[in-house]
Amino acid sequence: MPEGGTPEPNSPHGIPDPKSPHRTSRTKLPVRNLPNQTPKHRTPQSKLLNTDPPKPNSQLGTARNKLPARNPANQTPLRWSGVMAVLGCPPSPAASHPSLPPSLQVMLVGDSGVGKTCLLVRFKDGAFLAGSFISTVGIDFRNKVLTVDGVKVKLQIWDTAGQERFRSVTHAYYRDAHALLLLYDVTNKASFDNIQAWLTEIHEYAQQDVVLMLLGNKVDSAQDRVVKREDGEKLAKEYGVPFMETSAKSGLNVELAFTAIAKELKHRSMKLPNEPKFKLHDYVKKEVRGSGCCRS
Ligand SMILES: Nc1nc2c(ncn2[C@@H]2O[C@H](COP(=O)(O)OP(=O)(O)O)[C@@H](O)[C@H]2O)c(=O)[nH]1
Ligand SMILES: [Mg+2]
Repeated sequence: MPEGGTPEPNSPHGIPDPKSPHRTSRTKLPVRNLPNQTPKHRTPQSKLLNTDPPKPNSQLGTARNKLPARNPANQTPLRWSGVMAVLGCPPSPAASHPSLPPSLQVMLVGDSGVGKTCLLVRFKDGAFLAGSFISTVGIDFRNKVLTVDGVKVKLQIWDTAGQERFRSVTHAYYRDAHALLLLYDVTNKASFDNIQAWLTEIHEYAQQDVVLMLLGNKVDSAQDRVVKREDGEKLAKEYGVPFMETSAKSGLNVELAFTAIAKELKHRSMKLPNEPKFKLHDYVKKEVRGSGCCRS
């Protein structure tokens, strides 16, 4: 993966449990040396959520250079729809509804430098951190509570380091993620070209029914754009994932991306008997159109 972003230095050993009550929302999760650790060795989300874990594809390596060449003809497209196992979660006293988990884990993934940290900071604090002083070490998280259809939904957003040397750390967290926001940078073609490899990795490590959305970030940099919106749309369609373009700098669609994810997770968790099925694709299309976004 290219390393065009902020520095992501090495860190001490030991990963505390991200759900530990002792951790604060800004606590760093230091890197642990996990040469052989795969999601198999962690408490699988499937145990908590009553789903079968996805079967790892032994033919697919974890390193970028082991990923197979793209060949849509013999590849099964990744489909992320379906009923998620959040339905099977134990009731939470902290939640405002008995079937909603206390927090929903949303993970930001994508190449280093695409703007994952900035997107999170924009969403959480409404600010843009220009320059390169933000550093993501392995994995970091922040909490934010959204009100979705009158229900409070607590998102725990994990910000990952896109660099190869932190890969074993991020692999270990995929299994517990309810949703993934996969980012590329519209001004960086390589970050777009790597999306397929990220999808392969997600397919290998994340829950089968994880909610996934593709985001083309930095659309404010119109003069530097090298990836057309249509290309992002086409790729997203190919893999059956919702797509939107965002800007952590201007704030375009940032709230929308997280709200859409929260809505989908909330609807999966606590669908009322006569409530129409929430369709994430339709919602995103409608809202993006409504925002007047991204015609290039
Ligand atoms: N113009 C522009 N720059 C951005 C945007 N998001 C992030 N950046 C810049 O891109 C660089 C990498 O951002 P960062 O969030 O650290 O990327 P990460 O490695 O994916 O976490 C920083 O210099 C940011 O200021 C955006 O939406 N627009
Ligand atoms: Mg970062």
